[in-house]
Amino acid sequence: MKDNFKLKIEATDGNARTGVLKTWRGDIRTPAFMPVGTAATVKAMKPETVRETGADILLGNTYHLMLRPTAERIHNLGGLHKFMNWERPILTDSGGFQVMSLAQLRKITEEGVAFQSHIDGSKHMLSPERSMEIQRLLGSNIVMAFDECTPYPATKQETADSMRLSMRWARRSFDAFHNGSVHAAKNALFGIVQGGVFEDLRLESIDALRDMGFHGLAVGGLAVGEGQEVMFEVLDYTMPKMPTDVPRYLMGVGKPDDIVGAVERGIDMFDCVLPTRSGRTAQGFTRRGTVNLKNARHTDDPRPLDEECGCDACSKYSRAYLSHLIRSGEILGAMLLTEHNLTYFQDLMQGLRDAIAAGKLSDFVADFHARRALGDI
Ligand code: PRF
Ligand code: ZN
Repeated sequence: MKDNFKLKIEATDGNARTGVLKTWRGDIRTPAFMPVGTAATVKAMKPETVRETGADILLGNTYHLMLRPTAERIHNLGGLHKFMNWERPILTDSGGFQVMSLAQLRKITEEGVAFQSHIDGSKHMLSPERSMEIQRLLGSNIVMAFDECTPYPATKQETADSMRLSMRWARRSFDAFHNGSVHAAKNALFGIVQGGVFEDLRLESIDALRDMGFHGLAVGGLAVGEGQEVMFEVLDYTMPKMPTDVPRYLMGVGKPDDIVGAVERGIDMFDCVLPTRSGRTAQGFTRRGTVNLKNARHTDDPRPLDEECGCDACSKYSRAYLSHLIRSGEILGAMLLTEHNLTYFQDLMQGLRDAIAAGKLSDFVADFHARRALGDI
């Protein structure tokens, strides 16, 4: 396993790091942004186009895939990579977060979560053991421990109880993952730090996980409504206590400025639906901030969405055309805007990696904020 999964840090700048996460499915350049491919597709994108935007790894979801088309069916068809025609690394979330936000009639016990499908109301159970089994059937390269994302706000007692349940589930996830299978020998398992906005609980969670032998650690339970200032505060006291020799993943984050601030604090991996979801709701990310293409000012604008972007949407089409497609409800509008937004996020990650490698992260961050402050013109 050691040779199948290794983080090689190539440079550091302050608390930020850049390098390569080596996996048997290919290299992941860090800091990395993982596009979300919930239902075995990055919505509105062919996998080869996702790769062209610069993605080294995708995220898939246990919860959605277990319900439809089912993990067993994907396994029988040769695994998730083959099923969706993406040969590079895939990280799968464990379902703990999605079951709480999407499923109906949920019941949490020590054993796991019993719930009804949001698709057809059918009854299911997710536990650490079942989540590990599903992620193995999918052929996931980075398996996430089964956890509970503590809601926000929550009292300290609620947060402590929830975090300690997640830590017991992390132990069970670890034992179930390491069941002697070929899959476990080649792929990685990440633990998830919980503890809400309470410093002592975050540190207790890291202590519970750090010597268990996870191949990476995620910070969970953030970007759930606490706001950027509080999220950065939590990272400020959490990150210095995290192991440095493994990848550190901030789950479900985020907006470009969240990513920049989290990279400065030492995060190596991100995932978020923002570039893909916004691509379907007419929001475009540019170096001068976000643009709503439904706005009337774009209808006669011959310029590209972002002058500095090399993606197809920007090099071949005008704002006027994108605006027309979106106003007409044309599928190509969502496709082009998604491609642009993913390119923007991957370019941002490349900029961060280059800046860290050159020891110029603070200049990069200052420039990033200065350009956004100019606004779209
Ligand atoms: N746990 C898991 N997945 C997640 C989260 C979490 O806490 C979050 C929190 N932002 C996003 N996705 N398993
Ligand atoms: Zn573009």
